[in-house]
Amino acid sequence: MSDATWLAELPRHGWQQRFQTLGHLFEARSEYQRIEVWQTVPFGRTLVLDGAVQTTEQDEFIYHEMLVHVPLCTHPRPERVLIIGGGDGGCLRRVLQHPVREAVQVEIDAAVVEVSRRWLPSISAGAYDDPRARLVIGDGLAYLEAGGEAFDVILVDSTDPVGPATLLFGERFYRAAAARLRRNGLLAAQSGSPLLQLNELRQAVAALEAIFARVGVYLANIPSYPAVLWSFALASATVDPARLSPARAARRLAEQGITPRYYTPALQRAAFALPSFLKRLLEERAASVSDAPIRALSGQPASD
Ligand code: AG3
Repeated sequence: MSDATWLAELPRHGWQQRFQTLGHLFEARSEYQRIEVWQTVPFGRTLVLDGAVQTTEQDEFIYHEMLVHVPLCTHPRPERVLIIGGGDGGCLRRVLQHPVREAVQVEIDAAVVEVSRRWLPSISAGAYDDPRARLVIGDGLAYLEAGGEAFDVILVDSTDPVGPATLLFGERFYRAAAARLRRNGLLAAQSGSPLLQLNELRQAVAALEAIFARVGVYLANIPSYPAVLWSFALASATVDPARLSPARAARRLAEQGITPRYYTPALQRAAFALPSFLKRLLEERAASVSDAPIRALSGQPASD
C-alpha cells in the first residue's frame, strides 16, 4: 500500500522496497495494467506498472544503456533492430544512437507509450519522432510468429517474469525470436533480479540454451530495482558473449559520438564476470531454488 508520502512496491519473496515521494502525478488503468507516475525524492519521476517500479528519471540510463549498448556495440553492423516492450522509449532512444536504418518497437500497451511521453519526456527524448522509428502496438510473440523481415538485434525490454510477461521468458518466444534474427544476430533481454528471481533467471537461461548456441548473462547495478543487482541475457547462434571486443565497442562509440553515462567497453567485458554463487547456480541444471531464492545464496537448498 502506498500513501501520499511513500511509494511502496508490492512485496515479493518477502522483500519490499519503498521510496519517499513528493506526490502522485498520474494514475490510470489501461486495458493491460495499472499505470502510475510518482515524483520520488531519490529518483525523480518514476513509472510504476502493476505496483512494480519500471524506470525512473534518475537511473534509467543504467538499465537502458546496458540493455542496448552491450548488444549493439557488439554487432558489427546493426541495421535493423526490434524492441519488444520498452514503452517508455528509453531503449529506442539508445538504439537510435547507433547506425541503424530501422528500429521497430512492438509494445502491447499504447497507454504506456502515451503516459511516458507525457510525464517522462526525458526518457524517450524525442525518439518516437525519429523517422527511423516505427511503433507497432501489439503482442510481441504474435508479431514474431507472424514472420517477415529479419533483424540484426532483438531487445526484450519487458516487465518482471510474472503474469502475462512470463511468456516473454520462455522457449516458444525465444524460438520465434531466433527465427527472426539474421545471421550473426543477437538477442538481449532483461532477465530480472539474480537474487530475488533466481529461479526465473535460470529458467530463462535454460530456455535460451535450448535454442541458441551461445548464451551469456551479464549484470548491472540499478538502484531503483529490488535488491539493486540486475541481470540481462545475451544470446546468439554465432557470437560468443564472452569474447566481445572492447575495441570494436570503443570505435562504435567514437564514430557515432555516443557518450554514455554508465556503459564503457571495459565495463561491458566486466559485466559478464559473474559472482561465484551465480555462475554455479546457472550451471546446475535440475536443482530447485523454490520460492525463497535469496536463501540459495547460503548454498542451502530452500526447504519451504
Ligand atoms: N523493465 C524491467 C523492470 C523490472 C523492475 N522490477 C521491479 N521493480 N519489481 C523495465 C522497463 C524499462 N524500460
